[in-house]
Order: sequence, then structure tokens, then C-alpha cells
Amino acid sequence: MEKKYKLIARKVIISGLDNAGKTSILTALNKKYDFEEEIQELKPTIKVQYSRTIFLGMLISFWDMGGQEVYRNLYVSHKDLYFGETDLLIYVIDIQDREKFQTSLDYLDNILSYFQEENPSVHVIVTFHKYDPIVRDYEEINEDVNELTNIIKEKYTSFKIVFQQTSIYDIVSIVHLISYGLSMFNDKFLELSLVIEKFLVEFDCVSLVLFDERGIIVSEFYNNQVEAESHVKLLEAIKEHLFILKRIEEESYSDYYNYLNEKNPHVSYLHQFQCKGQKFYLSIIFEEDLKFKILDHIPDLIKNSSEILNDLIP
Ligand SMILES: Nc1nc2c(ncn2[C@@H]2O[C@H](COP(=O)(O)OP(=O)(O)OP(=O)(O)O)[C@@H](O)[C@H]2O)c(=O)[nH]1
Ligand SMILES: [Mg+2]
Repeated sequence: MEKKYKLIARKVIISGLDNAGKTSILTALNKKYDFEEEIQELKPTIKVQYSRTIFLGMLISFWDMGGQEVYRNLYVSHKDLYFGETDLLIYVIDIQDREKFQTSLDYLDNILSYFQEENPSVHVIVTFHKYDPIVRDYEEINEDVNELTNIIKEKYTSFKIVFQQTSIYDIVSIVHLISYGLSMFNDKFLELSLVIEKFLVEFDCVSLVLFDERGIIVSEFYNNQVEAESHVKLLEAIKEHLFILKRIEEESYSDYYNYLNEKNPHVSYLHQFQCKGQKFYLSIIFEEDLKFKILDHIPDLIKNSSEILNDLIP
């Protein structure tokens, strides 16, 4: 049956030079796992590739803007057509390609000057991409991240630009990038994060993430006392949850699904619930001895989250 409500449309542009990794980011986001082969075979994007998803009552259109020079020239000579009415710009810089930094900064400048004139309230995220696990400790890479961040921050004081680091070898970083961007559209997300934070603190969880059925993060909180070594395990557990929910959706599994994994050092728990006919997943990581206390209180958490989700979903 067709739903009667009208979705709020949002336009998200993913821009940057050719080979920066834009199409890879969207492919990884979509697939969550087993995307390596597909990404190896990606061809440069011809002009703009459009895709859509629904996230909490918003119809999100992603514009993946092929970054080869001919296309960049085309966009900047028809700025209204391509950049008009943008709600969020995700600008991708290949952090491993130093030689192209200046060209990338120039292109960003071109786009942001347009927004400064025409659409100063646009949300902007700059992501330093190809920040792969194996290069994260390289001093030069981190220096480049800092330097580029400072250059951009100092130049565009009228925008509140958010900076991120992503890699397709770290799927959680990709999910974060897009989720963070989408949560900028509605203040209710802040309310939800307070509910999530309160639960995390009260029951001393390691992490608490709320996903929608497509695996986009609606809200999340992490215990900042987690040590580096456990942090890696924590990300592994969240990744496992992402894979499970992707499988559930792919296989149209219709029963409620809960999944408890008691592997060391922490227990990880995935709990599905519904609100206004939509599925959501709570992903919780906690210490073994808190298990019963936490599982007992999940219905309260669902109740409190659902009250806010009810307002978010049209
Ligand atoms: N090391 C590394 N390589 C990546 C990453 N993301 C993408 N790549 C590689 O970068 C290359 C270009 O990726 P694309 O996603 O096609 O780049 P694009 O920005 O869409 O390029 P255009 O469509 O021409 O604008 C591919 O060979 C990918 O395998 C990453 O996080 N790390
Ligand atoms: Mg592309």
C-alpha cells in the first residue's frame, strides 16, 4: 500500500577530484561487506551518478559527481544546475595523493565560493579519505591531515566545516561519515543522543549504537575509557553487527532477531525493534557481569528512544 505522507527531500553532493574514492565510499556504504572486488573494478564516474535512500522520513538523493577535469569544468560553468539546493556537501580528499592537494583545494574553493554567495547554510563535511589502517600511524599523513584542516578552517570561517577521516578498509568510518552528515538535518537527533548517552553512562556500557534498517547510524555513544586494544575489538563487534543486519535485510528475515555474542573481552548484543513500522537495531557492547542488568533495561531504552523516533518519522 502506498504511504500517504510526503518525504522531506534532501540533496547530498559527494565531490572531489577524480580517483579520490567517492564512488567507493557509496559502494561500501551500500554493501557493508564483500565490496572489495566491486571497488577494484570501478570505472571513473561519468558526470553524475544518482542514488537515493530513505532515512527517517527523509528522501536522500546522493549526487556522486565524477571528478575528472572535464566534468569539474562542466559543473563549475553551470553551478546552479549542479550545486543548487544542496543540503550537504561531502568533499573527498585523497590523503595519500599529496601531489593533488593544491588542485583539490582549488576545486573546493570554487564550490565553497558558490555556496558562500548562494547557500551559506549548507552543511559541509571534508573527509580525508584513504586514511587506511596501515597508514594511520604515518607521521607525514597525520601532518598532512592537520595542515589541510587548518588551511580549510582558516579560509572559510563562515561555514561550520566538519572534518573526518575515512577508509574503505574501515567500514565503520564510512558509516560514520554518512550518518553524521544526515544527522545534521534534524535537532531531534541530539535528543536521541542524550537518551543513548544516559543509558550508556547509567549501565556502564562500552558502546551503544542505534542503526536504522539500512545500517545507517541514527545515534551512538562510546565509553571514552576504552583502551586502544579493546577499541579494535569494539569496532570488530560493531562491524559484525552491521554485517548481520545487512544479511537480515537482504534475506528479508521477518521475525524479530536478537543476537548475543559472549566472546571475550566483552559481550556484544544486537537487538531489533520496530517503531512506526520501521526496523531499528540496537548494538550494545558491555562487560559480561553487567549482562542481566543491561538486558533487563533494554525495554526502557526502546521506549525512550521510540518516543523521539516517533517524532522523527513522519
Ligand atoms: N587505499 C585505498 N584506496 C581506495 C579507497 N577508496 C577507494 N580507493 C581506490 O581508489 C580508486 C578510485 O576510486 P573511485 O571510487 O572510483 O574514485 P572516484 O572519486 O569515484 O573517481 P571519479 O569517479 O573519477 O571521480 C579505486 O582504485 C579504489 O579502489 C581507500 O579508502 N583506500
Ligand atoms: Mg566515481
